[in-house]
Amino acid sequence: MIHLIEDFTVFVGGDHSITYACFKAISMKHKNCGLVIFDAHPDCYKNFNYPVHEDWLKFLIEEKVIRNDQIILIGIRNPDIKEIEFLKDNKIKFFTMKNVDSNKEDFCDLIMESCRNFESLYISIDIDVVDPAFAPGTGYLEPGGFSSRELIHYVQRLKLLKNLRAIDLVEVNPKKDINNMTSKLAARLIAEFM
Ligand SMILES: [Mn+2]
Repeated sequence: MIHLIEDFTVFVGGDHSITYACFKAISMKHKNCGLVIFDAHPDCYKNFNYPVHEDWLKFLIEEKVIRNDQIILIGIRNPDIKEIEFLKDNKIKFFTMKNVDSNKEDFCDLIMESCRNFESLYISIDIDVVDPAFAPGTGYLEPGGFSSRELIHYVQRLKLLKNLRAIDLVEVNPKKDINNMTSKLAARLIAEFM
């Protein structure tokens, strides 16, 4: 069955820097927009004067496009120490893979509950949140991520949220892929939201 959601936008990357502009656009249209990010990295490592895939989130925060309490990071497993300090100093909610593992049963419920507090919701999926065994076609391979089945489960739950207004899926690199397995998973994840 095809479930068409009114006023729902899908952005496909490209690298993660696209979320900077895409979230900005969605949050201008929809008030109090939460941002749930599935990513192995916090993307708060500021190196440049313009947003790139390593620091776009820091830019959104520093430019006050988003409040700290509107952000939920899931799947972190190779952060820079400075990034963790930044997240802690700014009281940004983040969950490492270890955190996810420690309360697997309730974790998805916890995220769903937090998401309901936002008037609208944007979900950003960096494919590197998935274990490289399932998604090798990306820039930074970080072992110990979600299985494809686990991430599909999250998507199937999160898409039920009535306030969901946009998603993006980023960082798929077909040149590094093996038998299109990463592209196929990315297509599957997007299709699950429809
Ligand atoms: Mn990222």
